[in-house]
Amino acid sequence: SDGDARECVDVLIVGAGFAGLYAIYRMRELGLRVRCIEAADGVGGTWHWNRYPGARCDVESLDYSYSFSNDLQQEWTWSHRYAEQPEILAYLNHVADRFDLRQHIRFETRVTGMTFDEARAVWTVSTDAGPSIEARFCIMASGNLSAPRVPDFRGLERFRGEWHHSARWPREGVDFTGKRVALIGTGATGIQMLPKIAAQAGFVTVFQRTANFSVPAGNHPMPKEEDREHKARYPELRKAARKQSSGMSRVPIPTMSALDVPHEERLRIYERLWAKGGSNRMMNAFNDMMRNEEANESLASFVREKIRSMVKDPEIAEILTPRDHPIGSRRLCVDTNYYETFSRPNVKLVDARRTPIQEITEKGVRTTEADYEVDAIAFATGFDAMTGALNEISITGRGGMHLRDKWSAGPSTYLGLMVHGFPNMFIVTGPGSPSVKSNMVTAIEQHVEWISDCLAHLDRGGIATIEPRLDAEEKWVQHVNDVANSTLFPRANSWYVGANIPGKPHVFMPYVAGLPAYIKICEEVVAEGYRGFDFRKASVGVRE
Ligand code: NA7
Repeated sequence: SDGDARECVDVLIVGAGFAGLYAIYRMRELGLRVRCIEAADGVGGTWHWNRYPGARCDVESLDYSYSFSNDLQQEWTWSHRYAEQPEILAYLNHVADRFDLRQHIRFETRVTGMTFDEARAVWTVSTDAGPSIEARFCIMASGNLSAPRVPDFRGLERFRGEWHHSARWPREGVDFTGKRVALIGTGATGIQMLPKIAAQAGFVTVFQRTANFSVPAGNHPMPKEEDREHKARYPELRKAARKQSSGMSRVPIPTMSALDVPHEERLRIYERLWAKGGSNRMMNAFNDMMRNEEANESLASFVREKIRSMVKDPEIAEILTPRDHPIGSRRLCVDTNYYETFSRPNVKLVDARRTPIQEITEKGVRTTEADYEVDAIAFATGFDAMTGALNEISITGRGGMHLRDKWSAGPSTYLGLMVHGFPNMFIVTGPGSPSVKSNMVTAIEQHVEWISDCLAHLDRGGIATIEPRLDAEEKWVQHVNDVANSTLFPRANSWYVGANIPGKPHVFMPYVAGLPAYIKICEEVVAEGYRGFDFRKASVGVRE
């Protein structure tokens, strides 16, 4: 439709968050022409959109940052152990400016469709604004927790108050002073939000469907010495991070089973970790936390006991106590005063498992048991995780195959990076990658580096297309499942399996063998001449 104005690039990148920004940087280093398309009016991805009260990273700042530039890591100083959203967003803006990345980004533009032309080996990418773009390669850096989801409650359109989803929070914030607020959802987001909203609002009613485990963040201002010491040891620490299942540098690698340690000693260890704060240390206390039920239960019961001790009302404590899944099988949440907040006089907990939300009325939330009149609703109801953002784009691969159709029974990828039938399309932190089970930034850097090495390899060999073979993909999906099934992860209904979206196929999506195991496989694949991938040389007369 817009033929003449078409832009031609080597690499089209979707999204300008942590992954997209680094992808721009790396692909440009290769001398490739790069275009990045971003829906928002600024960089930051997750950290652009998630402006809700209390939004904070649950990975320590010193690890949740890029390692690719020593100058960058030396010049940036984090104010806290865990950075708040505005600080991470400021960091990403700094990165965009410092490396002059903005010139490659088209903002306020959404990719709507992508079609692969097999004869010419190019992707045509259409957007909701401006001409389409032709690219030899596409890098989907569109995020795996980026398609927000408001449950389709009957009657929401009738609600007279205001409502917001956590990941579409207004830039100017929301003033809840004196207001009655319904908070729906108690995952990582709701747990961060509640203490902040309760401190401001007149009254908060929290609707909890599934009780989650949460441990204290133990956040504090960054001690000067820690910052100094970290900067002196960055190269070593970054290397250490990639050797960690969690992708974090300073979580000791556990060598012992929880069952090797007497009960009293185990409790002392848990107490120490509880006092230190953070979820990853907790889950890495022993090496069999996610493999052995008894080991897992030793920690779960410790945390349940803590919940009982922090919540004054035993009935409320009971509702808040998770009993239906192993600890860590849903993302272990990290909080600041979450449980304590339920003892405030202006906070009420509704058990939305026992009395589910039926509809939203003009005045508020109706459960099977009661009406709750509110002035505002905060939805902390999560995302169409892992596949949502990709499935929002109409992606047509070889032979007219649609990604959505291919994935109708659940996503399949090879290494989480590529999909059979969709040549030259790379995914960063896709289903089948270890990203959500490790420090996202460490995983992102590894993925982007793998992709850039791959593109360099293709160009050196005059190769036009790369595509995983179907058997390699099937084997990978099987492997991802086998690994998951050897752990306690599949014991929970969570966004890891798509359980939070009605009708979404239940498939375990993250690769939970840990980052080092994944990196090793990626390296072997390359060493064996890109095992499992098919290459096609450019045919004569085709561009480049
Ligand atoms: P999550 O972890 O998916 O949490 C969403 C919450 O919303 C969770 O408590 C859900 O209950 C709840 N929810 C969803 N639909 C409903 C309905 N219909 N009724 C009641 N409650 C509902 O999203 P977050 O944003 O907290 O965190 C996502 C990830 O981002 C997090 O893991 C970090 O990695 C960062 P459910 O548990 O499904 O019963």
